[in-house]
Amino acid sequence: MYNNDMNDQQIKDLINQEKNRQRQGLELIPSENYVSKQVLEAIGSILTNKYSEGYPGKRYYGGQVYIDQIEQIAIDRAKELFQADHANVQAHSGASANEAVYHAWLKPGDNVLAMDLSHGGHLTHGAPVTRSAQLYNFIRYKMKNVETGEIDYEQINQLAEQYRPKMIIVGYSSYPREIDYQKIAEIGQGYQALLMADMAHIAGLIAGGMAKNPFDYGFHVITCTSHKTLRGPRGGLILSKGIVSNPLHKPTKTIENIPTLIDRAVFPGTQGGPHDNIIAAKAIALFEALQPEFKDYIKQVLKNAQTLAQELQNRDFKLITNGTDNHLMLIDVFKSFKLNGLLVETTLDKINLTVNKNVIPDDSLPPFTPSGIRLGTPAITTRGLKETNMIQIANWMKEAIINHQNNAKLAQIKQEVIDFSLQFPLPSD
Ligand code: DSN
Repeated sequence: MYNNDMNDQQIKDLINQEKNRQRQGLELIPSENYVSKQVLEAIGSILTNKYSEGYPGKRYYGGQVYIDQIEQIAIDRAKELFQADHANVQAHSGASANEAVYHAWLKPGDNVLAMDLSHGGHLTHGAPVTRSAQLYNFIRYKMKNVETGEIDYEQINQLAEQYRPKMIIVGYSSYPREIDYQKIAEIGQGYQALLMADMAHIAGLIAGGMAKNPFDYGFHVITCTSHKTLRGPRGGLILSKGIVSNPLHKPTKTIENIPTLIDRAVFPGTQGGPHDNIIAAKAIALFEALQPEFKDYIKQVLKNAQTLAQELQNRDFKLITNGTDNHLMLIDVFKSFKLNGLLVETTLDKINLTVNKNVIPDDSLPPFTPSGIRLGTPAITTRGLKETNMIQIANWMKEAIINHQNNAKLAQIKQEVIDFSLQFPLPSD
């Protein structure tokens, strides 16, 4: 037995300090959010004690009577929310979800088209530092016009002709505009390429009906995280269209069989036992996303993002693509204020506004001190902030940046931010 008097005060104190940091500041990192109380309870539940390699009804361990039901509910809800034929809810993260799709479909050396990292693509879409980039041949496309955000569909077409890709990836981490899935699908279909949309950032927008669903345009696979705009636990989801069969039997490698190929690529291909507590929390978050209130939440995320983007532009912030269609914005702070992204991130940290430094397209500065910062509205909207509050945030940001060497001024703004933030409790309070 455990000695229940044992107390790791050091870690408890740090958790409490982090809770206070979250309460006393505004979270503007676009990939972060706050989970509901019931999601938090599931994450911390006794489900973490269980091992369940396999899939519902087809496990390699006993004692699955309840786990099978939980995982099946999560699968069914994910299918309903995204209109998918199949859902794998075991991926431990967005990166593992992407890795599993590559493993399901590609052979080493196969060609894949994906967006350049500095134009908004994700590390797992073939950045040279990743394992996937050593296995597969990623070829990069870019935006055609960074002032409008238009993707270079002609370049994609030319690259497809030249490399005959096995897969085309869309879906980005720092791209504020909507994607023309139809154009990509037309290009990909000519080469029988698997069409994959990494919707990690905008899954909640799709779920809330405020962004296009790539499945409506013939995409075969959607990967996403469950913790960003979807407001669930940290983890991944893989949704697909096609024929679902028993993952214990190896299917032939066809696009129709992609659901089963993906299940086999997650387990045993790239992961071991699923995290059952996280799967239960995903099921709850999916339930929440299926409720009408979630649509209202997503609409407000977008209204807040539109307002914040406009208010920042009114204060001389130069936004990449000159605005946003989604929940995030990328700002060229070097062009705006002759300061690098690290300095701006650190300055805003001092006033309890949390953003992240970010590269901008073809950045001339290095990744650790890039030209940009990235911010978004999912977390502050969960907290209850509305359009008028965006004006206040834009004011604080500008004031802090122009006074970045004035510690007294920064301390004064920080106190204002604390007083304001405490009026909006965390969902878990
Ligand atoms: N860390 C995620 C993000 O912030 O977009 C992507 O991995």
